[in-house]
Amino acid sequence: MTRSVNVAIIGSGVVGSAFITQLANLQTKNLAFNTIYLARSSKEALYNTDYKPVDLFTYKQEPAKPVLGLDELTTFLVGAHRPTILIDNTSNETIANHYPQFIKAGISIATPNKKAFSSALQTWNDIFSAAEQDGAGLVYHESTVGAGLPIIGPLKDLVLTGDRVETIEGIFSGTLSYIFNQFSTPEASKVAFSDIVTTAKSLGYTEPDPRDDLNGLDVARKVTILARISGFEVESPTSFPVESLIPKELESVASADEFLQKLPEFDAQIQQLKDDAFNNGQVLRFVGKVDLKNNKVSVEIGKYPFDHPFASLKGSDNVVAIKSHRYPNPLIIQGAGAGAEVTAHGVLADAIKIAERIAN
Ligand SMILES: NC(=O)c1ccc[n+]([C@@H]2O[C@H](COP(=O)([O-])OP(=O)(O)OC[C@H]3O[C@@H](n4cnc5c(N)ncnc54)[C@H](OP(=O)(O)O)[C@@H]3O)[C@@H](O)[C@H]2O)c1
Ligand SMILES: *[C@@H]1O[C@H](CO)[C@@H](O)[C@H](O)[C@H]1NC(C)=O
Ligand SMILES: CC(=O)N[C@H]1CO[C@H](CO)[C@@H](O)[C@@H]1O
Repeated sequence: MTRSVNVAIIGSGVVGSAFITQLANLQTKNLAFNTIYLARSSKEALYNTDYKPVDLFTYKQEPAKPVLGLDELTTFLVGAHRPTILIDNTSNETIANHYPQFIKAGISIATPNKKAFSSALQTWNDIFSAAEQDGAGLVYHESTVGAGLPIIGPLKDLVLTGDRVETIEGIFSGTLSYIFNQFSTPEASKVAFSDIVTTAKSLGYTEPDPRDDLNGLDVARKVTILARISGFEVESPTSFPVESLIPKELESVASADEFLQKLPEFDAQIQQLKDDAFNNGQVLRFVGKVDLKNNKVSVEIGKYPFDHPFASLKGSDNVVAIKSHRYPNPLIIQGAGAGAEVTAHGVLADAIKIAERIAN
């Protein structure tokens, strides 16, 4: 017998449109997904007041209506009287702050949006206490750390079954993985930090302003999520030391272009750090760390021996090493940690897990 769920999708950007394509081509035997709402952008949405599903093959061309406000959207979704999954593909904080209301209304959430889980601790607590109530929606957010890599699911399983996590250490930014993998290698190289940042930008690996990667905040958000899952109640992603790779003097220059133009003036310092590490048989990597024994969280440049798994990382891959009571030799998860396809598959896999639990 086929069971079904309703789906509402907010956003059709890079991840959103990859998600829609994957969902449109999904071949599940006993589960049907009816997309009853699709916000194509922050302005326009596709939906029918009689809940007739949106066609995921033609959504780009269909005439749209203005988007529903978040309260109107909740009323619309609840009015269908079916189990519903909301897919939030945006990085919008207002939508994230609305998660507790969606969940209380019985709407489940699958999302790659980090904001809800890595902002104030209060928001995290509001979400997960709402999710514990009778009739509440479920929350899955595997793609908020390491894109589609299985990190959050396995970590939650360890905690749930009574393992004690001791340390989590990893490379959580695809952009900074690429930059350090190119810059600091077990083979001698003279390549300048600023040249690699410029190349990364021209390849589209960075945010439009590379400082949004170099400030470490994205990594801090991911580390906040992993710490909280492990039972360490981090107050916010700015409540612990985060090393910024932006020289102080360049924090406030007006444009990304001016920043890149002046960055070479600051190459010497990080080059020295790299050379010192190299002479000790080490490479530099930009890492996030959670130390549950000493209640410490940090984001910083770390040094790793040439034969350490972090030293042989490829391309823009992410890696995480989880050391626990049961895994004294750390559990290591590694692979592509950015990109539309892998992120969208993480979100779709979450949506399927939710559907398996709530569809009727
Ligand atoms: N593309 C990926 O590989 C990937 C992987 C894992 C998770 N995600 C998450 O999936 C959601 C959608 O991603 P997308 O790649 O499809 O996004 P998108 O809108 O196509 O934009 C690409 C990038 O723009 C950034 N961005 C969007 N709004 C921004 C704002 N108001 N201020 C500053 N930066 C902004 C996002 O950075 P931020 O990532 O810093 O938000 C994202 O990396 C986001 O929540 C994103 O964080 C994306
Ligand atoms: C975020 O979403 C809300 C609700 O849809 C919208 O009103 C707001 O303009 C969005 N903010 C940004 C920065 O896109
Ligand atoms: C973040 C992303 O994938 N991009 C789209 C998500 O949805 C918003 C509107 O809700 C679009 O404006 C983004 O382009």
